[in-house]
Amino acid sequence: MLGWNAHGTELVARWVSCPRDTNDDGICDTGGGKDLFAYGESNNWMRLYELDPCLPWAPWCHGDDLVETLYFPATEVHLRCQVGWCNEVSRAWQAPTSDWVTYAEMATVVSGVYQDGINCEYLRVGNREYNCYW
Ligand SMILES: [Ca+2]
Repeated sequence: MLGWNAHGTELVARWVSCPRDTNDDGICDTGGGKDLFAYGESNNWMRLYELDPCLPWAPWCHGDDLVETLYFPATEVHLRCQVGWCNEVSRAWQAPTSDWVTYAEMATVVSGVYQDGINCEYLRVGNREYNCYW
């Protein structure tokens, strides 16, 4: 199929420090997404199959055949994060590094949202700097 398709979405979690207000204005200015600068993946590949529907009158059919595996270079995306979220950033389309019969390119798009944890709730008890908005 020719065109743009999303084949592979990954949900990742990264530990960050708790949001904190360092200048006493009530707004968090460090921690959360501000701890993150880049995201990378080094093992990028895509396996392509020929789709062969097996019909009941064709018992010799053994299903989808592997055409090839395409390997892509490592990717690194520089993030643009605030305390509470990371704006969507992307890296340009990349061609496979391996020889190919078929052809596909890959791109990396990253965005994120800070999710608060119980450890940060504990820090807020009695610590004014952790009671801030983001
Ligand atoms: Ca602040």
